[in-house]
Amino acid sequence: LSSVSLLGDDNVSAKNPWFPRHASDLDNCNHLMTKYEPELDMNHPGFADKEYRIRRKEIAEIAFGYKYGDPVPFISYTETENKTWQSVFNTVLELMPKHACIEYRRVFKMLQDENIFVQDRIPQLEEMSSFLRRQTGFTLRPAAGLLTARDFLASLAFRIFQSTQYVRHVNSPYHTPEPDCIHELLGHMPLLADPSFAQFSQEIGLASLGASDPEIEKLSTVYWFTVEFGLCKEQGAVKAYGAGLLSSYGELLHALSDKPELRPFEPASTAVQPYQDQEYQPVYYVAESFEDAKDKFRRWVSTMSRPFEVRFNPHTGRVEVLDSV
Ligand code: TIH
Ligand code: FE2
Repeated sequence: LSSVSLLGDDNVSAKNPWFPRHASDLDNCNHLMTKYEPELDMNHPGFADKEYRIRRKEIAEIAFGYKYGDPVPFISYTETENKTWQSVFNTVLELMPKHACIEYRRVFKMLQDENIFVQDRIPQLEEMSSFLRRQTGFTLRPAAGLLTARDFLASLAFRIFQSTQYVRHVNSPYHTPEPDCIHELLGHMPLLADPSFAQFSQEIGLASLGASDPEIEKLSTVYWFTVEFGLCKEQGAVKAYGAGLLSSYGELLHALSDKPELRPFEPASTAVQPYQDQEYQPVYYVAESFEDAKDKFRRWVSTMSRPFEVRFNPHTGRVEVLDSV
């Protein structure tokens, strides 16, 4: 570790692969996975619903046209879409006091006080983005659908969350295998406003920049079992903090029943646990606390093979690369 030098942006090689160095570079990080789309998947509840598919296209176009710095475009949600939101919102209200972690409950209350979380209309991503900016510096950009893990994780390095803006089909409000804005808003947003959780999210993002494909796979598995489906301890009880649990009445009850297997969160083993995203999870990982999860994560990340280190400079909004060999 004798010499530490800053590498320039245009010095791209195998040892120094391309990755976004500034939030504006995320305009190039919106590659989609074609999975669970209503157009392609016969089991999707929207497959036979032409109107739904047209609506999905319309909202996807908005994300494709989005550029860094734009406000997130306003969507005028239909009565059906707001009704779907209302069903999910009411189940969260009912289950949250007992099953959601304290950090989630705290921000949820703030969002209600600010009239962003109300039962009869879907919050706009733009108002949520400015709320988050004030809490933790996180902001949102619209995504057309499920992104590749590399692109999705990269945005977290800049405290940017790529969020879908379309709404799940009205016939399956309590569980959907694909992300939708109800999942993003009710699942992810409250915790992105929590300082400790925001830091954890950004660190996963930073660890992903320039990582190899197998390491991206591991990081996205850790993300899956923490940010999406994580459980944590709270005064002797087990609570949910994972977004996929908090936005899905069906899976939240499943996770906290005696059916699944619960294991302690341990990054090295969690990272190689196979998972599927079609049905409820058979295994969940329980963290002692966000702080503990972060410590363990940091220790594990430092064993990764990346031949350089990165750090986010909050003054410039740029990721700096430190060649530390
Ligand atoms: N299953 C979640 C829900 O129904 O709200 C959505 C997703 C979680 C993780 C990926 S998609
Ligand atoms: Fe998610």
